[in-house]
Amino acid sequence: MRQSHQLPLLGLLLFSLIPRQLCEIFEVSKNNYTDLNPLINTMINSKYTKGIQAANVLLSLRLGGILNQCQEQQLVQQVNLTVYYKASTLTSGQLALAILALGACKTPDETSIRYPNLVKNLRNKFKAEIKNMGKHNGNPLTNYYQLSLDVLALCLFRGKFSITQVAKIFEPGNKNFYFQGQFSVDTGAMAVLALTCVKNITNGKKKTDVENLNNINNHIKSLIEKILSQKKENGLLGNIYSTGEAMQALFVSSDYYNESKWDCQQTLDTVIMEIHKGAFRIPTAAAQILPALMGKTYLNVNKDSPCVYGPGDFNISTVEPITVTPPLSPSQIQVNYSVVIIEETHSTTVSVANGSVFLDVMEAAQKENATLFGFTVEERSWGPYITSVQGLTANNNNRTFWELLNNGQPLDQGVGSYIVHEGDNLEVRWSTY
Ligand code: CBY
Repeated sequence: MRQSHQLPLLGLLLFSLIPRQLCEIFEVSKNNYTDLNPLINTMINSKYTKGIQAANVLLSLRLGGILNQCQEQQLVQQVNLTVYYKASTLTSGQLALAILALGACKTPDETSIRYPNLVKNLRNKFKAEIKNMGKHNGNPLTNYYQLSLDVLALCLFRGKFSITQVAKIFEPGNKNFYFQGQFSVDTGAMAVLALTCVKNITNGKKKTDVENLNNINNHIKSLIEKILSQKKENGLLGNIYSTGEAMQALFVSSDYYNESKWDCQQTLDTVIMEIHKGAFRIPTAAAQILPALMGKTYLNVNKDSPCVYGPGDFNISTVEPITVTPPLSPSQIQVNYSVVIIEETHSTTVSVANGSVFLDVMEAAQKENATLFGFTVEERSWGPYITSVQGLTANNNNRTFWELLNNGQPLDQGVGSYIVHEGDNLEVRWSTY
């Protein structure tokens, strides 16, 4: 009699001991690569992976254990070249990414001398970010996504930083977590990964540590709540491009939310659907989604563990990534384009080839009138980024930027990837975030 009463209790106990299987992630087995193939091909085709993009790609493919040694060497070389020849021009987050990528695992021929120098350099760049916040109304040189990458790399590679300072900076109410009043899921997710690393290396022996740990725990909990509040009906967290890193954040913090709050399988199914629709044509986009699909997170970066090599039968030179939709017909389309600076609007209608992207429209308008539609552009990890229009330049110190819109709605793609349609009302608007 007593025993039968205890059975349900025992069952409950056993159930709670089973590790929570959040969702069926891909196993590192060849059969399962089919869904991930478009991502892997986009990344491996080095023709499309330039400069610091290679760091994103290397980190992702190393975490997935997908590369063969030869492919890995090519990417390592590319990252090394960028780091050594462009070190002074790299932003803090770019350097952090390079360190994470180079140190994600250990190759047989590794000499481990180079990391301390890079880590020291990162520490200085991180300091410069904080200094800028002091001088410019709390605005870092870059943004909190990059500061999170900095802390993550410093934490994983034993760089020096102040835990008290980290606990203070990453207070979830800080304006740097928001763009135009909206919580940035990408930023929040990266901060959760950084804070989790810091939490894991802090032992609560000193009194200040206990206090810091308490604050960090509260920050993680609050950031996770904010990420989950951005969950869409189809399971995406924020938008398709923030979902991968948000998944990583949710993987490492399952103690901070109730299982019923996130249907991981639904998120995964939507992402797989989007892969096949070609949403991840940019190497950085592919690189940021892949680890989560393989159940990995940036906290799996481990400079002491040997690199794992996959079958590596993806062909670097011959496998093309899905091309940016070629014009289906040679026909021209008409789109409206405006430059908006506060109350002043300058509009035009331009004719571009079917299949053109936003940047093509801007170039056509510039050709027509360089004074009104002249602009400058810079290559970033997600492709071209508009830095100035009519000579007016975006500036992080006062949170200004050139916002892209269509029919009054902000776009979730950059000028190099948004494909325009007949009758679009495109706009670049001088805005603050
Ligand atoms: N990466 C970074 O430093 C960028 C961090 C990031 C949060 C990033 C998104 C997320 C990510 N995963 O990398 C980010 N964007 C930031 C910080 C910013 C700001 C840049 C200035 C600063 N303080 O550093 C700012 C100005 C708010 C911004 N992004 C603007 C824009 C628009 C760019 C327009 C232009 N002038 O060219 C745009 C197009 C939004 C708009 N409608 O105007 C935009 N961003 C987009 C769409 C995106 C997504 C890109 C998706 C895509 N397919 O191209 C993004 C992934 C990203 C890059 N931005 Co911002 C966010 C998303 O949609 N999930 C670290 C470094 C080492 O690589």
